[in-house]
Amino acid sequence: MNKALLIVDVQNDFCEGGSLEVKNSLNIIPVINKLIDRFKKQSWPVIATKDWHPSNHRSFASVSGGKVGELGELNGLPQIWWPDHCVQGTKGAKLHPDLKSVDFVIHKGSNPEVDSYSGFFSASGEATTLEGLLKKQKIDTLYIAGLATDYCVKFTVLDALSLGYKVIVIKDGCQGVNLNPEDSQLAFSEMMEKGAIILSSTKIEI
Ligand code: VGL
Ligand code: ZN
Repeated sequence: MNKALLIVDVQNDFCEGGSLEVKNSLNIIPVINKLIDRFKKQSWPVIATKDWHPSNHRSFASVSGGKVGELGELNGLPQIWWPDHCVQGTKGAKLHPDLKSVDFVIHKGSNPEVDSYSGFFSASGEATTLEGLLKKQKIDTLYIAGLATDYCVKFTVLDALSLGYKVIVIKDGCQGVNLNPEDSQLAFSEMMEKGAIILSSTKIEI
């Protein structure tokens, strides 16, 4: 089995103090750093995704004229309006400085007209470079952690499962936005129902 660690969107804007801060997000960084060390020791690849929006991205309430946190529609698909976040080249789009270094970075969300929660495909089905990278590295098992449980982690995990990867989600390595208080719990249940294994980092034997 060839394993990779996939760290989803641990960027300044999603961390405490950022424009779309996820509560308690900083707690996951030491958990993920320990995993990074363990993967590097085994020479298994460590991959990070970055939400990477142009400043005129249509998921931004400021661009589309919606209200932050409310549900609207973008190109016929349901869309939550977000505060401006992870704008290409800004400090908010950088990986959090406390996160240890990664081997590969995958960008997503660069098309201003389409949102992309998943690290694999945008909402309209355009592929990122992630699947090609995993194929090249002959990866079949993904350990996934990051932000946010109820959006980018969930959609990345569901796409990974439908592409046939074995997926282990590191529960204490994820935090959710929780627009509704139970959203993260529902996301973990949905990922599990679709075949993901949800584990605490202390239970991972590598
Ligand atoms: C995300 C909302 C908007 C995420 C990205 O990384 O979970 N959430 N863009
Ligand atoms: Zn985004």
